[in-house]
Amino acid sequence: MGPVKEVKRKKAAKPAGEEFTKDFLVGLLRRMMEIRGFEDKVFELLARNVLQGASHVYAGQEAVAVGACAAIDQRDYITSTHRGHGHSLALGADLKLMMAELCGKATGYCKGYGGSLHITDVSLGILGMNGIVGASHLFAAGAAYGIKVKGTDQVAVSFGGDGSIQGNFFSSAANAAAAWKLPWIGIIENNGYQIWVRAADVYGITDLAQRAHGYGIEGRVVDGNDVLAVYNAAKYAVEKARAGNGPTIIECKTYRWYDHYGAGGAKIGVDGAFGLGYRSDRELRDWMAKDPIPRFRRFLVAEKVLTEQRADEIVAEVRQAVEDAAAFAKAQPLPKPEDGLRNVFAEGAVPLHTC
Ligand SMILES: Cc1ncc(C[n+]2csc(CCOP(=O)(O)OP(=O)(O)O)c2C)c(N)n1
Repeated sequence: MGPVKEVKRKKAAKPAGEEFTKDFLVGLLRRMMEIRGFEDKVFELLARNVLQGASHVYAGQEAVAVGACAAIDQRDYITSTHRGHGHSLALGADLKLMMAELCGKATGYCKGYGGSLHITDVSLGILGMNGIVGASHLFAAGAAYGIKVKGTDQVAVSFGGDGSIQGNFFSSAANAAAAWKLPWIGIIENNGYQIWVRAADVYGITDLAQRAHGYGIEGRVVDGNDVLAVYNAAKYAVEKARAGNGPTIIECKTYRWYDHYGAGGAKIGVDGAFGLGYRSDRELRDWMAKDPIPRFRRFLVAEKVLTEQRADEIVAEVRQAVEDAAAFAKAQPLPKPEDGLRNVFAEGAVPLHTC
């Protein structure tokens, strides 16, 4: 891992001391807006059948990715899930390369071979989205083990849904991280559903972070629609891990606005997917009223960090950047059939990287 990590991450400035700087706070808002704008576009392209394959839209959960990723540094790692566009963008992934990959274009992040579920940019510390539920936790615990062996003060953060803690991947990750005091932070994004199954119907506990205790890990619960609450919890866990004090599991309570994947129940230009058989419109409306983006915008305006006019300008800038990314992706070439097996298998000698 070490040798390939040439950092080019575009990040919001870090807060100085105890104070949050204006740039840091506005950076959080911009990042959330960027993710929402990107996901709105993805939804539109799905609904128009321009995008092929599955895309699991992240809208509604932006505060989790942005808050957690703002707490880590350029030297750290994240692993992500099938619903991972937001995690990659929160860490500074390129909108154009993301959109090109989703459109299956040869210049996308995975040269068009991976699509939505496999965005990876190791130079940013993104060790990959993946479609195997729960595996993100194990990958990050593996990276954390590598960090421990190297003896650096990096951390590895995994994102996973409420469904991601059901199986052996999470269990193995948590058990090893606790036993070996690994610098691992497991983020559980509890958006209430695993496809169409309500978390409340398949768990005997309300706070999934309670599971942490059985492994000997500290578990915390935060409002996942409050970007600063997520940031503060993640920052605490990061500092603890860097100091050699082991893992933390953070459950972020949030909600996904669209169907599990695709555009079911939603209309272009209307936020959220209504009329789905497994959840009520009322429930969706209640959560949309807690939208993390206007909520944080209102807070920044009230605190005089930002004017309404500047906030509107950021909305327009982000919208333009997303439109540019979509136009870029549209203009890019498809991979050539004769290149089908290139970039799939390692060619020549495989370099051995020491941990
Ligand atoms: C190991 C494994 N089992 C089952 C699936 C099928 N599957 C895909 S997404 C999903 C639900 C995931 O729910 P959750 O982890 O809560 O994430 P969310 O989709 O809510 O973000 C399942 C069961 C899978 N991809 N991998």
